[in-house]
Amino acid sequence: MTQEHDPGPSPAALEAARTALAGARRIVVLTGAGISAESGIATFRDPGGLWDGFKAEDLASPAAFARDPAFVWGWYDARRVRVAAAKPNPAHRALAALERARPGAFTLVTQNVDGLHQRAGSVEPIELHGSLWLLRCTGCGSERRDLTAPLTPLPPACPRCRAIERPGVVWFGEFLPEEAFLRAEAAVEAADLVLVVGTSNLVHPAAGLVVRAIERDIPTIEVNPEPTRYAEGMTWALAGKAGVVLPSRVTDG
Ligand code: BJW
Ligand code: ZN
Repeated sequence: MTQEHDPGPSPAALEAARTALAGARRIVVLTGAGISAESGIATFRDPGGLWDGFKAEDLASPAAFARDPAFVWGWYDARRVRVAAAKPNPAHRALAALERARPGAFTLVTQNVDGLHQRAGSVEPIELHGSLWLLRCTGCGSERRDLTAPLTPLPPACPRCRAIERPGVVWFGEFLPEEAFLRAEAAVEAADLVLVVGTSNLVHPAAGLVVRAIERDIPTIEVNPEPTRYAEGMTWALAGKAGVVLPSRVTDG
């Protein structure tokens, strides 16, 4: 079935999900690349996505950077340029509004590195996979934020020790920032509803948070035009685009 003819989620499922969200006391939202798709930012694994034609390991791994730092750096710098030119979409804004409506009872956990949640008004989402806007020195480990795009065609030199800097993101085989992951885990343990938006749920340990929510048997909602491997286990799998489903139907209760 093509997207154009997709009827989207049933009105009954939307209404039930909306009611559950309105009544939930501690909400956790986990987002992935799909939430930024409607801002024009390609996802990783969809056709035409960032890795179409590349193997993930060729770009997002420490080995790839060691082999060809200029190539990997260039890919990230190009992404910085695209994200800088993009704008948050209605889905990002709907989550920022939900956070404002539920002070202290809402945790946003994102796998995205684009910073669009913050630009939409979300306050310090938990960034599991780092940020495009963070640089980390491969020598002394110091980190700095830089919003310039484009920055440089080659990896910059560390202002402190002159070793080369790398993107401040989490590559395959690397550990997630420990404090961030612990906070995300604790939030899922305390949640009474988990909403999962725009992730294929293929990458661990982030996908483990979704597994844990299902195991806890709390209400779970997926928003994704393509049902994922965990859709069956969700209370409601809403098949639709985040920018359509979230603002108008789910979060406005
Ligand atoms: C829409 C939409 C619209 C489209 N609206 N939706 C357990 C089992 C198996 C493997 C492992 C395991 N534990 C660990 C591993 C290894 C590995 C892993 O998970 N591999 C799997 C691929 C099998 N994990 C790791 O290596 C992690 N580290 C780790 O585990 O450390 C411990 C360790 C150390 C040493 C040895 C062993 C273990 C690190 C993972 C880091 C992931 N990094 C990346 C790159 C970040 C930097 C960058 O951006 O370049 O993170 S990979 C990439 O995938 C990126 C994303 O955050 C992540 C998730 O992708 P996401 O967001 O789900 O995007 P897509 O494209 O996959 O899906 C988009 C979805 O949107 C689709 O479903 C669409 O349908 C949907 N969509 N339009 C709503 N409008
Ligand atoms: Zn340094």
